[in-house]
Amino acid sequence: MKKFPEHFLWGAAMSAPQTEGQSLSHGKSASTWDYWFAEAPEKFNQNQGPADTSKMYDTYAADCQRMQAIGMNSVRTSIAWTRLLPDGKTVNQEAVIFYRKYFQAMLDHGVEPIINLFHFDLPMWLMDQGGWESRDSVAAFAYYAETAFELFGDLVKKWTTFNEPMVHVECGYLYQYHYPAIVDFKRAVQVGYHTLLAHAQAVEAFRKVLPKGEIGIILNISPSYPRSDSAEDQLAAQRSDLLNTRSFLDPAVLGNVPEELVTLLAENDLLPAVKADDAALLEENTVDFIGLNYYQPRRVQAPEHAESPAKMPHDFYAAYDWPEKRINPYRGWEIYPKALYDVAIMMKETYRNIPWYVSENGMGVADEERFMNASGMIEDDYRIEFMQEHLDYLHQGISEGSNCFGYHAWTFVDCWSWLNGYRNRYGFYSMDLATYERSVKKSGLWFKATAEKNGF
Ligand code: BGP
Repeated sequence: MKKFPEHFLWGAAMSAPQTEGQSLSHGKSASTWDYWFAEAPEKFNQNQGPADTSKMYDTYAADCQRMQAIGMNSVRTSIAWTRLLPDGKTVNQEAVIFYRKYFQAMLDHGVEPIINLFHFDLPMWLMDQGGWESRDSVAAFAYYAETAFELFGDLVKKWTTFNEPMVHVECGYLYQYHYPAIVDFKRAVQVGYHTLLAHAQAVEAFRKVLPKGEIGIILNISPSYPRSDSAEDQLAAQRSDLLNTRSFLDPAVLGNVPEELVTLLAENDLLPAVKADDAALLEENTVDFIGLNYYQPRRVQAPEHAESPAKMPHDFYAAYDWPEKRINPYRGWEIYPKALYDVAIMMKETYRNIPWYVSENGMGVADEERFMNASGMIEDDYRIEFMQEHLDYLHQGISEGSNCFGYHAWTFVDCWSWLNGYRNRYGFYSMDLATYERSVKKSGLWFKATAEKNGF
């Protein structure tokens, strides 16, 4: 029997835009997703948009019961900035009532809320003013954060500022999967930098409003595994780590942007505009904990044709296709559970063994109805195996002293996923797209047993 530490958090992660529904009603204003779907629905799988995702705005009470029914003692979701402050300044009282009832229902069912503030859903009014490229976004976010801490801090003790900040940077400004779908490395760096400052300024507000609470940030992290021991491949891996891991993890935990990253950006004319007090803001506002989302490893090799100065990240490192990889064919992502052990040891050795948890891990599979048994339950044994293998490596890292306090799966109920719509399903519960009815999968029952035993 592999036991996890006492008070280990077992749960699942979600986000407001992927679950609440009612995305343009009850006082909510448009996010970039609402806008982009209205402008270009053909970009979205089967024209599936963000309007009525999972309808949890209406079903939250029964959903909190469902969380408890599968042994979840914690959950992460986010607040929609556009619901709480539709114009960035005025509090929407309907949103306050909704979130207070929602968070109270979690508590009533023994489910600890971890509340995140930003999950890729930028208000459209802010995008119209330049979005994260504008320095004003920093103060706008800090104001929103402070408002949320004041309104819900009596119910919520654990907060996070951003989910995977690197994703809106690269998808919005390098790879065109998020609005505004621009390709410009220098602007991407500026967007990342303002996001980092917005995070730090929110932490600063948190210390004033909720000095007894805990605050963190959720990062998508994998070590960069080089193709070989050659100096070129090693350098590619170091650079990939600098851009993808250390860019946010170092300042969040250690209080500073790595010198090597500053040098690399300077050499390539990619430095963002900064102000004199920024370094002090970062240094004084480190986090209490980290959430790490892990799905797939990052494998890299030296680029064959690199432009100098760099125009794209692939001028620093290229993707390496490892011939021995195992793959999840639906999502196209490699399955490599050992990375969770490597990450656990990295947190222990390089990041002062700060408390951290696995804030997302999961397997997206298409057409899961194929696996439905005679009584209508989806038997997702592949997902159980996936999670068990990852938990095994996580357990090994914990037994070697890594300070991990929980494991959250992605996700609770099958949900809408950005440009992929409802193609891949991740939930412990399936959702009927016509009726929104939820049914527990075999993995939900397995999770309950695992959480109750605090191990497997
Ligand atoms: C993470 C995001 C989630 C979720 C998940 C699954 O990066 O934080 O919002 O969507 O990935 O990925 P996808 O939905 O792209 O299959």
